[in-house]
Amino acid sequence: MSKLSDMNTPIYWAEGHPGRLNRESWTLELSGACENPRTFSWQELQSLPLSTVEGRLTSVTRWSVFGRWTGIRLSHILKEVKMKDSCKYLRFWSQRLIYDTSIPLEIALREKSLIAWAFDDELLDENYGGPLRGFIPYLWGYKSAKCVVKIELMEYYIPGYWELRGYTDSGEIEAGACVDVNDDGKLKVIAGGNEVIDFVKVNER
Ligand SMILES: Nc1nc2c(c(=O)[nH]1)N[C@H]1C(S)=C(S)[C@@H](COP(=O)(O)O)O[C@H]1N2
Ligand SMILES: [Mo]
Repeated sequence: MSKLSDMNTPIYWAEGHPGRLNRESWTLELSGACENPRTFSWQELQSLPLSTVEGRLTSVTRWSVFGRWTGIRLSHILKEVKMKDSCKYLRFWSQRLIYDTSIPLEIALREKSLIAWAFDDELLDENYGGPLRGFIPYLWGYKSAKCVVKIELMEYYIPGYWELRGYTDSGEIEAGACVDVNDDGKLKVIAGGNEVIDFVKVNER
């Protein structure tokens, strides 16, 4: 059990549930447009400076969950591999290489964009994308790939799993009705855009 499951946060697996995964032997490959492509072990990632950010994961299917996400800033890991100027997008690959999604570099470099392993101080389990997942609070949840094994530094954009099936390439959040997972699933209204989004204050009467 975890806070995410206690709140009944929905669990999505386009490619099917991955089953039990081994955190200790997990690796994350960074490759593509960089001077020092390399594979980080779980232990090496733990030794990098970690960040905790507050933010929400918001699904295009209209629910949103807020909390403290801990991991490594993408901006930091890109420095570790010496990103080339030609890098324009990051392409995230989930285990088994069925699910992928890409985001523009500009959004990856923002302070709340992480490769995350904990929510509210609890390690993420497989249901919620552990050992490692993307956390990109600026865009729809399909841009936050779960169980990430590889990040490719790309010079051009490639539509991913959901983008090929009709969801937008930009992943920009559209304002409208949205379930607040933290507030017992109450239906509220969320702001749109690709900045830090939140529920719109509505005057209660
Ligand atoms: N590997 C993988 N990552 C994924 C998905 C998926 O199906 N497979 N679904 C995405 C979608 S649509 C959303 S809204 C979030 C949901 O995260 P959760 O299942 O942890 O709540 O994960 C995203 N990452
Ligand atoms: Mo989603």
